[in-house]
Amino acid sequence: MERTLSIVKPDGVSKNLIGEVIGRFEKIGLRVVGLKMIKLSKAGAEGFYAVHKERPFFPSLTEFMSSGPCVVMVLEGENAISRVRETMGATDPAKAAEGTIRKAFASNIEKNIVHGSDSPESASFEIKYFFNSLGICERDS
Ligand code: FUP
Repeated sequence: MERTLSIVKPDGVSKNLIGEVIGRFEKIGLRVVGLKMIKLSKAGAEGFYAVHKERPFFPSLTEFMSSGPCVVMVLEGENAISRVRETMGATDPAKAAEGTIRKAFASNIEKNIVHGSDSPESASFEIKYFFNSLGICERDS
C-alpha cells in the first residue's frame, strides 16, 4: 500500500475539473484519504517546488501555482505513485498519451491541470507539506 500527493492546479479548478480529476483516480481504485482546497501564497508555492528553484521556469511556475485555489489530496492504493502519474500523462500535454488527464485538458507544459508525486521521497515531503495526521483518515475500504 502506498500514498501519494496530488493537486488539481489552479487551471484545473477554474476549468471545473475537480470532480473529473478525482473521479479518474477513484475509477482506477485509489482511495482519497485527505482532501482540501487551498490558495497558495507565492512563498508557499516556492516551498513546494523548492527542488526546481534553479530552473528557468521556476518564477512563472510559482506565480501560476499561487494564482488561484488548488485542491490538494492524499491518495492511497497499490502502486499509487506510478498509477497517478500514468493517469496524469506526460508533463507536456503535446507528449501525453491518449486517455490521460493532461492529454485531454492541459493547455501547455506549465498549465497542465494536475500534479502527482514522482517518488516515495517526494510523496513523503509533499504529503507533510499540506497535511498533518489530523487531515488524513484511515480507510478500510
Ligand atoms: P511533473 O512531475 O510531470 O509535474 O513535472 P516536473 O516535476 O518535471 O515539473 C513540475 C512542474 O513544472 C510541471 F508540472 C510544470 C512545470 N514545468 C514547466 O513549467 N516547464 C518545464 O519545462 C518543465 C516543468
